Amino acid sequence: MLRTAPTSWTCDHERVLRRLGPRIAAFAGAALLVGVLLVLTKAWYDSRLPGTYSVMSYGYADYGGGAAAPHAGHGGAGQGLSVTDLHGPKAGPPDARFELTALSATIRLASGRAVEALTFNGTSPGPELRVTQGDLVEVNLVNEDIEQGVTIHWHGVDVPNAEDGVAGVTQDAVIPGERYTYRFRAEQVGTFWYHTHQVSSKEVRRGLFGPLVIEPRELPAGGLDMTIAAHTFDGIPTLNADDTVQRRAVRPGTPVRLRLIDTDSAEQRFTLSGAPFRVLAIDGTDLTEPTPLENTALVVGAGGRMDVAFTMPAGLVQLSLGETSAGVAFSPDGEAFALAIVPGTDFDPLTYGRAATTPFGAASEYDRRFELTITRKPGFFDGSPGLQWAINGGIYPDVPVFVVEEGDLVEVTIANDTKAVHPMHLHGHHVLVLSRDGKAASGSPWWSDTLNVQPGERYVVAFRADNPGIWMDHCHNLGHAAEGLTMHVAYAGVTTPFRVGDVQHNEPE
Ligand SMILES: [Cu+2]
Repeated sequence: MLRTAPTSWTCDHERVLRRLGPRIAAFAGAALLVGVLLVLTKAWYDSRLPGTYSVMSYGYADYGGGAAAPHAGHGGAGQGLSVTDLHGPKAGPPDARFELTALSATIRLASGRAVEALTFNGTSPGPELRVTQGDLVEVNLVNEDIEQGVTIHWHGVDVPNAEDGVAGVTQDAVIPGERYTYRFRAEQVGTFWYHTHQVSSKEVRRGLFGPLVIEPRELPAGGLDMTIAAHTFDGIPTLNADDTVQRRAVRPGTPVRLRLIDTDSAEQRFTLSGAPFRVLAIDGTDLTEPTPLENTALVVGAGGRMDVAFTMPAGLVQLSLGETSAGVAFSPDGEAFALAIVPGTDFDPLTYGRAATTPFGAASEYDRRFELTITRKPGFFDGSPGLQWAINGGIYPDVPVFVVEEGDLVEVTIANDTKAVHPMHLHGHHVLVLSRDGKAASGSPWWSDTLNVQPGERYVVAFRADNPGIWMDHCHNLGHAAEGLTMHVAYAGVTTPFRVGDVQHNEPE
């Protein structure tokens, strides 16, 4: 018995195994599949954004790796503040007052093509707002019939946080029949624009934007000063909603300033032929000693601006929008125009103009250092599977909130490890470009609010945390932002009573 039992057992064992083997394998396979499905289901489940949530409750706090982080600082001036406390001047008569009514309207391009647009005051671009530096500006927004609601963000103007116009962060979206008043002092000088920051990936694309120019107190006399907004309506590229070559009569010798604004979600390549020109300003900030350029294309990133100037010659000067049919021809008789010329080189601000001192000192003075690395990876975004944008490895809302304190000098390294361009827009601040791909900026100080980061590029930028609040920091390819390429810079202790989601219909992207 004792001798035979193991044999018999072995035989049984082998027989049983032979019979069960495939079943065990099948069972193990099924278990693995169920396990994978459970993991995927959990990833899907966890990725769904709640119906309504506070931006303060998403992501994770990142205090930066700088010398002062995470605990030292400048005293936490933001403690106990709500964004609603951080408003512009409440009292006093405004120096400039505007009413902007958001409504759907049919606009007609110069070619005759009709576009069902969303407009301010019936036009797109909306009315050009021109104010003078130092003005107290008051804008009354009325929503006539924009069902999804509307707000106004003053792109590039570093307004107090409560005036920043971001639905779900600094205010509730203004629904049809409602009004909202913005008040801020125009302290900068330059070219800006305004646009809705509610469902912006759809509403801005359809036309809810307009130019905003802040002029210096001492204006240069004479000359032509023209704002030019590039926008694609229903797939048709336009300049100021004109899809043809506009002709302008300009007397030779006239100083001309063109304020180029890219209101699209893709970068635009402008060319200017017929006269040497200078780039006077980028993103509403003057450059130092800009030199004359020729045969150089101006690439303006989505949301960005460039001011260019030339002296009108005796012949034709033509501004073209890439190789599209939209352009502006300047000539003494207002008649001539030519075909677009595509220069071989692109303008590079990194080395342009004269270097000058900046308010930022030695590297040792930085209080915080952040990394903002953009990648793509498979995963779920709000319940949808696909190749997603990721910030520092996480898919929204698993992204950092950069926490700063008032007074901090902050360094951010922005790396684009994707195949797409990302125009990164920080609200409420301008960043100084320190280097690109390890090459130090050597031209005029280059301040940006919407930095067009090309595939593979790595920028190091710096800003002074001097405007308390909760600020969006997102890609201005608004489709990318709606796909989760968005995050915030928050001052320690500042809170918001507003929520993103379906209760108040707030949806900033
Ligand atoms: Cu992007």
